Amino acid sequence: MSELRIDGERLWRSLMELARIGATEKGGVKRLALTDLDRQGRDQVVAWGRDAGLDITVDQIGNIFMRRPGLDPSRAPVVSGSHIDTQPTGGKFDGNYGVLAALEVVRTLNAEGIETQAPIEVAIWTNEEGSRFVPVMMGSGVFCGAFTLDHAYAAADIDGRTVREELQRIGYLGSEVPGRHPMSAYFEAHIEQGPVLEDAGKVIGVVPAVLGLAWYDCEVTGMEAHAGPTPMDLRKDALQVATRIMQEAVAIANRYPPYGRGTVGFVQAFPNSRNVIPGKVKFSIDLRNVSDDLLNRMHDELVRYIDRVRNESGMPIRIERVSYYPPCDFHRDCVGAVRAAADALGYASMDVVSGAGHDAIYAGRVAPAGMIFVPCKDGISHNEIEDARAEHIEAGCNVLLHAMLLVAGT
Ligand code: HGY
Ligand code: MN
Ligand code: MN
Repeated sequence: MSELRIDGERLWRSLMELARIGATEKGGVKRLALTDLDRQGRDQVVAWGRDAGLDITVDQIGNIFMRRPGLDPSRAPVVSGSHIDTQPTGGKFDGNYGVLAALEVVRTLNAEGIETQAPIEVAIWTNEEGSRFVPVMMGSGVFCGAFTLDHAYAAADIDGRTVREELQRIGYLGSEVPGRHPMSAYFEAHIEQGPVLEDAGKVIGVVPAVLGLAWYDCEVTGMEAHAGPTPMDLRKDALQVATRIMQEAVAIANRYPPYGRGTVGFVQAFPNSRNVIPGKVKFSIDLRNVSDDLLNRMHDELVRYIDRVRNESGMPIRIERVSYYPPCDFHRDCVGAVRAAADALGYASMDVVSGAGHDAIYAGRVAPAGMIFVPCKDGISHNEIEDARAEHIEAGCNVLLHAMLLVAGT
């Protein structure tokens, strides 16, 4: 069994083929959650799963589970997967790699005629990115009970389309009750999306933990007025106040090195006309850190600063936390299985704390979970130039195969 290896070329071909669905001119992928392109991507991966003899289940939030039977059907499956929804300027590998690496494990077991004791499953989680619909990691979050199905169903995109309507429209509003789906362990292969592995010259990242995350919606209300006649001291310029808060979000993160993170990625100014003083600004704030205590201190500093700006400006400022999960450790048995597999395969590895959120966080709330990182070029992700080396993609999938076999048994 130790000589068993996946077919790296087959995996790479599938990655490039799936990347054609939503391909952008710059070589990235734009496949937003629950769009027609997401449906096409789902249909493609499900078709590959059926070709591999897998049984398909879809739950009520659109999570897809593709099962390969085991010799002992009484055992809960060992599951591996990720997401195929992307950022607007996404890449070929974020999420897609984890889903197709799991499929490649199945294809390898089929090709070698290997039966596992526990069933093996490939999972595709709905709306991991949280770009079109908030909260982030939506499908896995409903699955583990982090938030309710109704809360997720009601989430609407910028055009007012809801998750429920879009799931129905693309044909992936399944029947299984989310979470009523046993897992004995969960593994997720993913590009690191940062520079640590590449800088250290390592092939495999063993992921012990993930940073905690807090997402906020912030809204500043001023008053539209003419950019010409309105004297500077009489203005209620919502954008000027909003930019102070945006700057402070980043300043707070810089006061909490090395893991403090602060990002403002989404901004809407109304009416967004060059000669109208903005009357309303809506924007997002993304804070992260390695301990809940530090994340809470960053939260408190942000709220205090907004109180101060609200008093100084006299403008209504609304802030709402719309996504949150605390920092978490992955299960020692899964982390150990990944490390043992990397060592047995002779890959240079190191521990890497994940700055990015992953479905494995929520899967880890209902079963032991672990992750496998591989380097990405220049540590760049959430960018159309995202890239990875075929040999690293193959290595990560070999580690996934052997970590899963360690747990599933043969
Ligand atoms: O935001 C994240 O960390 C993930 O990419 N959804
Ligand atoms: Mn991802
Ligand atoms: Mn992502």
